[in-house]
Amino acid sequence: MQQYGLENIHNVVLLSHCGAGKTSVSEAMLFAAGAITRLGKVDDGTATSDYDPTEVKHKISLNLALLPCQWNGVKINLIDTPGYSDFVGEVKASVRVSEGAIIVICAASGVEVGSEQVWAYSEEANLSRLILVNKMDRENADFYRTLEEIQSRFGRKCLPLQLPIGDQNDFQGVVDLLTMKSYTGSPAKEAEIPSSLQSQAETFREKVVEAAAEADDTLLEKYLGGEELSLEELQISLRQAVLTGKVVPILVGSALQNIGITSLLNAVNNYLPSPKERDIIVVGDSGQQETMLPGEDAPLATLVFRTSADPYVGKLTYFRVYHGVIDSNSQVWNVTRGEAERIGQLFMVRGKTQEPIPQVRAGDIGAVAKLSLTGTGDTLCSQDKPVKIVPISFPEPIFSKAVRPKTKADLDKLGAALSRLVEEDPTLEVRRDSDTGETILSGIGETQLEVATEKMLRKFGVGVDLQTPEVPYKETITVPAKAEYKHKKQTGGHGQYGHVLLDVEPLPRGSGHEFADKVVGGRIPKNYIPAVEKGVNEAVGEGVLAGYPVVDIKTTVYDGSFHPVDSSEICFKIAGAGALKKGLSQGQPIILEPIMNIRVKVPEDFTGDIIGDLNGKRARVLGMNPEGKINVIEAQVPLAEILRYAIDLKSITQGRGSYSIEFSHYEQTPSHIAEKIIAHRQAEKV
Ligand SMILES: Nc1nc2c(ncn2[C@@H]2O[C@H](COP(=O)(O)OP(=O)(O)O)[C@@H](O)[C@H]2O)c(=O)[nH]1
Ligand SMILES: [Mg+2]
Repeated sequence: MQQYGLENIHNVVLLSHCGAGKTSVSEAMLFAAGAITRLGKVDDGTATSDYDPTEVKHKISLNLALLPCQWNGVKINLIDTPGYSDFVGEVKASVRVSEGAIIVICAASGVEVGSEQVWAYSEEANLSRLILVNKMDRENADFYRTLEEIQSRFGRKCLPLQLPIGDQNDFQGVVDLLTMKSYTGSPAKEAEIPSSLQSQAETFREKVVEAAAEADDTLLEKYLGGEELSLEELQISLRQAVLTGKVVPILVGSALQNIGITSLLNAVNNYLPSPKERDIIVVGDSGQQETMLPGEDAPLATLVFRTSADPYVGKLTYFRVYHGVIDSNSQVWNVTRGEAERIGQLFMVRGKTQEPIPQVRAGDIGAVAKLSLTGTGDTLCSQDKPVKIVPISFPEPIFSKAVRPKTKADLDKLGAALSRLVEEDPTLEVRRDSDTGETILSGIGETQLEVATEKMLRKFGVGVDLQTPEVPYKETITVPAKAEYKHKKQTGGHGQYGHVLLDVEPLPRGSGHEFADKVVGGRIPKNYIPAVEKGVNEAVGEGVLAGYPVVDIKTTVYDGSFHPVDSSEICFKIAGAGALKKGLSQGQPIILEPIMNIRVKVPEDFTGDIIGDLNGKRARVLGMNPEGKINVIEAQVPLAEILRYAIDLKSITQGRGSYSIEFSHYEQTPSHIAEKIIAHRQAEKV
C-alpha cells in the first residue's frame, strides 16, 4: 500500500450497540473499496473483522479490528469495535486513535442503550460523527421512527443527508438531499428522485442547507438573500459544521444488501476530519496537558493502543503515529518506561492479515511484532526530542472472580498465561489475595472474564474454573481478657515446659495487631520472648470463631514461668499461641467484614430501584448527586453483598448504569450472618 500524507488519511471508528451491524458495515465498506475480493458474513464467521476463533464461535466482535482501505486516493483506517459493554476497553482505545466516528443504528430496533453509551464516549473525545441508519431492509425497519429517536436522544443537530427509497422487503436505495438524485441497487445507479418522495426530500433538504449555510457567514448571506448554493459550497460548509460538531449527518443503508455503502465512503472523505485537523494532546514538562500540531517531520510521537498475542507472530503491538515517521528496523525511545526499544519489521494489519511495510507516517496506524518492554498506552518517540502523548484512560476493574486451575499442569502455566491476558486487555487485573490465598481476576463484567478463560485455554492451553471469590473476613474481640496457658509434658528424657500469662484488649478498627512484653524479673527469660511472640502471631493468623485472621487487638505478655532444663523456644511458642487462643475466646469474639465505597451512576428514573436494591444489600446510602439526567448514588455496602453487582446493575437498568468500588474499612458482621459464616466454615472443615 502506498504512503499517504496527513491530510489524506481518516481514522474512523465504528461504534454502536451490539448487533446494529458495525462488523457487517465494515465488511461492506472494505468490499466496496476493493480492499477485499469476497464479501464475508458475520453469520458464517467469514467477516474480515471478526477473525478471532472466539469471535467466530460466538458470532460477535470481542476485539477492536483494524480494517484499512483506500477510497478516491484517501486511506481510511476503519476500526471496528465490540458493542458489548464488557469490552469497553477496546472501544476506549479505538476512540482515542480516531478523528471520526460512524455511529451505526439499527433501523428496526432503534437507539439502544449501548449506542447511547458509545455516543457519550465519542462526544467526550470530541470526535466528528456520521450516523448510519443500517438494516433498512429488515422487517420492522422504520426510518422516520428511528430518526425521531435519534433526534430526541442525540439532539436536532443530527440531520438526514439521505432519505430511504422503500423499506423492509422493498428497500431499494436512497435519495441524496444534496445532489437531489436517487441512488438505487448495488452497485448504485443514479436517477431522478421518485415523484412520491419529491416534496419530502425538499423539506428535509431545506434543513440541511440551512445548517450548512450557518457554518459560513458569506454563505449564510447568500442563502438568506434567496440565492441557490452550489453543491460544492454546500459540501464545504457542511464539512465545517461536522468538524465543529454543529451537525451530525444521518445516512441510510443496508450492509447486507450492500446499499448506501459507497455513499458512506464518500461521506467519510467529504465530511470527517483528517489527522491534520486534530491537535495532539501531550504531557508537558510539569505534567500538565498541552497541545501540539501534527506534522510529518521529526520528532516521532506514536501511541501504543493495543497489544495482542498473535498465534503466528507472537506479541503484536498496534500503534498510531501522531508526529514524524517510524521506520522498520530502527530504534525508538519508550518515554513511558524510560528505555530504548528495538523496532523490527513494521506491518499494516487488516483483520488477521499482516503486510510488511517499510515505514508508518504521521496520521497512520501500524503494528510491530515482539517488542520487549512496551505495553498499551505507552508513547514511543525519539530519544533526542522525547514527547509523551497523554495515555488512554481505561475504566477500573469492578467485577472479580477467583481463578482455579483445573490440574497441576494448569497451575504451573497459570501465572504466565494470566500476565499475557492482562497485557492484552488493560481492563483486566490479576492479584493474589493474601488473606484468602486466591488468585483473583478482575475486569468489567462476567462475559469478559469468561471470554478471557476461553482464550487462556485456546491460546495458552491453560484450563481454569472461575468461582465467586471468598470474602476476606477477619476476627476480633470486643472486651479485654486475661489468659494463662501452661505447656507441660513429661516424656522419656527431659520434659517440655512453657508458661505464659497475657492480656488481650480490643483496639480501634484498622489498628492491626500489636504485641507488648511487660514481663519483669526474668520470669520468662528474654531469649524466649520472641518465641512467645511467634506463638501469639500464629494464633492471630487463625481466629477462634471461623479461622479468619485476627485484627485490631493488643496482646501484652506480663508473666509466666520457666524450667531451667525442660523449657525451650518451641515450648514457649506453644504456650504463647495457647494463651492467646484462650484470651480470644474469652474476649467475646466477633467476625468483621470488608465494607466498600460504591458509586453508582444511573439515569435518574432508576434512582428508586437502585436505592431499594442497595438497601436490600445492607448498604448505607450516603448521598445522591444529580449530574444532568444522571444520578450519582454513593453508598457503603458489605463486599459480600456486591460480588455480583455488575450483573445485578445490568438487569435493573438494562445496561444503563455503571459503578465503581473501592475498599473502605472493616465492620462487625451482623450476628445472624456471622452464624452462617461460622457454620459454613465448619462444614468445609469436616
Ligand atoms: N437484514 C440485515 N441484517 C443485517 C444488516 N447488517 C447486519 N445484519 C445482521 O445483524 C447481525 C449483527 O451484525 P454485526 O455486523 O455482527 O453487528 P455488530 O455487532 O454491530 O458488529 C448479523 O446477523 C448480521 O447478518 C443489514 O443491513 N440488514
Ligand atoms: Mg461486530
